[in-house]
Amino acid sequence: MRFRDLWEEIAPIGRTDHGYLRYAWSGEDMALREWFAAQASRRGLFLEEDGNGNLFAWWGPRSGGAILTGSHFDSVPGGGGYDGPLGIVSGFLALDELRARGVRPARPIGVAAFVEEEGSRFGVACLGSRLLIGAIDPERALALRDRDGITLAEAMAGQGADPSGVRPRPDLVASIDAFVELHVEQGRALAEMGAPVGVGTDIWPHGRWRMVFTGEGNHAGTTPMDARRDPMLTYAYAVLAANKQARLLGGHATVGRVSARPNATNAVPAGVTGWLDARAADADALAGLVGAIRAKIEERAARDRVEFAMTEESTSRAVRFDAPLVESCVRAARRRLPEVPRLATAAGHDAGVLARHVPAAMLFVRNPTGVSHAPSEHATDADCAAGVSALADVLEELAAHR
Ligand code: HGY
Ligand code: MN
Ligand code: MN
Repeated sequence: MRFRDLWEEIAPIGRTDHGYLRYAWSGEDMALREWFAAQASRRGLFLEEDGNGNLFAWWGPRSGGAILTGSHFDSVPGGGGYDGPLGIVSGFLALDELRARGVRPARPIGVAAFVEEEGSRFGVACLGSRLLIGAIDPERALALRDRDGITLAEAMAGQGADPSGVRPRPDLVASIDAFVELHVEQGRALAEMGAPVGVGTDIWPHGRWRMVFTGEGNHAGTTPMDARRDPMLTYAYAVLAANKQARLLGGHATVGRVSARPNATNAVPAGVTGWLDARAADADALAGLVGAIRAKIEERAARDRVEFAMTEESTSRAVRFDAPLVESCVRAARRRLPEVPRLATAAGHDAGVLARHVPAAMLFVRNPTGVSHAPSEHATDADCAAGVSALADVLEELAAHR
């Protein structure tokens, strides 16, 4: 089956006029889950759901020593179509390619779909893979609320899933010997190097912090400027401070999400909530960046007589992927490709979470513009097909022997 044919089966799901909207446990997600189950059935694969909402399609009974690939279906609001789904579609096509080659793997091979990787609905990145490995308390996760106040437990139950099934699955994790996630590159390194496929070596540490600014709601027209305690002012300063500190300290800082209360045109806001996404090349640099941003905002909040609270919502440690596995991926992919660059990324992935318990690595597929988390995110069909073949070569090599 050609990449484009399988891709078109899911491309319309969650597509809007302004990019993709595929929230975990939404109607779109359920349609994608049904598609996933149909792919497993079409190929005679054993379908497993781990109780956390993560799906697995196994070629061969899941026993010890399995090789897993896959990624996530969910998107950021207004996101691109490739971030996540490319790894799942490529996983199924890679299995098809192995079967077409007549490969009979010595190990079980699985394709996974992890739930809520973006954390766009419930706020914690890689929620599904963290639940799988026991990196987040199930009760805390089930109580997480989306922007409408719906908890994860309610969202699951609303789609007929049983929240009481949410728990760590050490048995499942123990049966996996390696996880290789294929993902569209979120940057232009491969485009600049002229390579269709690369291998991931590291993920920058990163996290997201909720910033709450509390002032005094009042009339926009009758409140004198020097009598205001305006949280929007402090928030505006926070956005500039984050950007400036990132430039000065060499990290990445973004404030892309904000809400104001009461969000009225003719009222000085009572409160503003913003979210900081901060990333840096190592843990010390990240701590330094977040600390510097926090200090600048606290100083300004005092001047504005605005209360300020900044709380961590989700942090992801620095990841160094398994070096021998990285080299196996490079070696296998070079069977067909002249050059297979190694590259680090500042984007988080489920592979980064599983890497704490399982040898993990990533394959990246060239993204001509480098744009991601936006509607114009793209990869050419030719590069996606090259990614499928490279993934098939990697899986064939990893599953060749027990
Ligand atoms: O936000 C990230 O780094 C990833 O795309 N979830
Ligand atoms: Mn993403
Ligand atoms: Mn992703």
